[in-house]
Amino acid sequence: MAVDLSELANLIITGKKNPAVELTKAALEEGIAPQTIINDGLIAGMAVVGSKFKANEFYVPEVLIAARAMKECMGMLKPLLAETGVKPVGTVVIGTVKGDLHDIGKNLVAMMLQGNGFDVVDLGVDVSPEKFIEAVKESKADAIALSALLTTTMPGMKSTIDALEGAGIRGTVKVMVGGAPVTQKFSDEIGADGYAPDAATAVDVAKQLIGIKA
Ligand code: B1M
Repeated sequence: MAVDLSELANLIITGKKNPAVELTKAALEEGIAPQTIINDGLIAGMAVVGSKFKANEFYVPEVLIAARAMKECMGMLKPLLAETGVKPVGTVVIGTVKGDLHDIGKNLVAMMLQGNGFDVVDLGVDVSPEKFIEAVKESKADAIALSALLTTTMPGMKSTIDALEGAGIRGTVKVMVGGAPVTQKFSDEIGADGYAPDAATAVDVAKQLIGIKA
């Protein structure tokens, strides 16, 4: 029976991990290209999850469950993509800034970006400007996504931008910021390129910053 990738998208939306993995396997066995499975199954599903999250129809638990299903399927497909030389839509280095250990929101942003075709280098929490710079250079990232949940760690975003400037690579990478206490005004003040109030918007902002149609 032919695999219907809209069914896979629905399994992602509803966070049914094991059936989603089985259907991904079946799609591969049927000879469907990994990129097609990602685009028409995983990304299509995560796009709906993002819209529902923005519209307050989905909350954090639903997004986490969907992202977990997506991640599992992506784990199977990613090595195959590398074999066929398919390029991601862009590379984003993400991390929670120095001194800050909150990572739930940052993980959501990372998973939404991944679910939308980005290669994501997740540096975790308590990330120093130096670590961001090293990762940007190594991965040739298109963008950096900085997360902060504490008012006391928000200045770490500005320090990271200053450090990028100091290292002479500010012009090569877009900087986007987010996290509960972060605002558009703060983003403008520190010279970031973009601000996203939530994980779904972070995908739109990343696409916009690196020139991909949202
Ligand atoms: Co902390 N904590 N915490 N905490 N904690 C807050 C943030 C706080 C508001 C609670 C409060 O007092 N009401 C407060 C900050 C006050 C302030 O600075 N104004 C606070 C404090 C004070 C602290 C400690 C200092 C407490 C203490 O030890 N005395 C301490 C600090 C530790 C440290 O970081 N050095 C601390 C510790 C912790 C825990 C470890 C216990 C735990 C973190 C566990 C973890 O992350 N693994 C924790 C938690 C869970 C919270 C609350 C309750 C929830 C945060 C959360 O995960 N929200 C939080 C109170 C609250 O927010 N209601 C609080 C859910 C998450 C999905 O939302 O992270 O906002 P959020 O992410 C959103 C958006 O902001 C956005 O997208 C996400 C999804 O839509 N986003 C981005 C996030 N990052 C982005 C990056 C982007 C774009 C969008 O890049 C472009």
